[in-house]
Amino acid sequence: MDKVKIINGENLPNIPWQDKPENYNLPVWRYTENPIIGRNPIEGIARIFNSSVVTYGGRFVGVFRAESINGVPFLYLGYSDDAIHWEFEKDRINFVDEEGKPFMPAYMYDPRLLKIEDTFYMIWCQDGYGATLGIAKTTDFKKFVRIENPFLPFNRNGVLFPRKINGKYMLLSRPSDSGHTPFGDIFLSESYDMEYWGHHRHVMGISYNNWWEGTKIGAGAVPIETSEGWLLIYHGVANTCNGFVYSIGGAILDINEPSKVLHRCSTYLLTPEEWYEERGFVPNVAFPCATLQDAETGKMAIYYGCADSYVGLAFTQVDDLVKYIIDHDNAGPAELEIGRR
Ligand code: BMA
Repeated sequence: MDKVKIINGENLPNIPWQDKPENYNLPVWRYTENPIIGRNPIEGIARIFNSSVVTYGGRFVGVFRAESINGVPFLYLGYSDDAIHWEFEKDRINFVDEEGKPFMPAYMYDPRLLKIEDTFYMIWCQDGYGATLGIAKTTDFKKFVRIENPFLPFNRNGVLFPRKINGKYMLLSRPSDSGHTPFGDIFLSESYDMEYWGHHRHVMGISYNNWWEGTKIGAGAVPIETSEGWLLIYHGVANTCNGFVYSIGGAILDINEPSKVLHRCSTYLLTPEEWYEERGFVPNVAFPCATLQDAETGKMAIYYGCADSYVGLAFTQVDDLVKYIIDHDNAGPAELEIGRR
């Protein structure tokens, strides 16, 4: 196989990349100074976790899930020069509707942030008479305009693709329930205008072979366009007598028909093992929401929420990661289906 290339990627030499530790046998390894965001990071905020970052104006900007000291989550902006040390804004992001009037959800969590053409979009989970997805756009990180919620309740884990495919925006999501959802597959929906979503397709279901993802799965980071297909970092959940365990997984989706899963890795890429992943508000959670990648070297950083309490960073190399996923592929005929019944 030729060297796997990142398509349309940026160069990010400013991140203090770390090499893989010796004798480490998974393709994703942790940053040695994890967690990068600890408890009580700013006044009035108890915990920052499941969060998303992009490059903007020569720096990094992030949208952070911040749990207030009354337990309610909202989104906060942060800025960084190295993608590791973050300065947060004091106040939560305030949203307006398309007429410019204040339009705040009752709560907001698990944001994913990305740029499509000249606009930044963020998508999160919120109340829409039941948990569902919300979307907003910005061009300057000052004014955030909400657009129509894409789906009815109950839905979570919305992740947009970074470009239109066949002329349409593409959105991954995970239909769910009103509680902690003991099931869940990843679906794909399409839209010409970011408002009306349809052509729903099944992408991936839970795995009966891989027990780490035997209960539910959900898209994690914005898919990365590579020469082998869309690289999707997602979460997979196992159920145990002591509750759910969230691990990080990887799959490769077809470049033109991303509801087809070309390769699905049978092993997790990272599972809770460190104190900050195993111990916290919700133990045993590694919940990826974003990646940054250096197209020239193929170095990648994965941002993941740890135990609903901290932000962790893990590194990988796109070529090794894609090869690992292909070498450990156990995608079956169901994965390759277009996902329409
Ligand atoms: C999911 C989401 C995530 C959270 C995870 C573990 O359902 O709510 O925000 O990290 O549960 O608690």
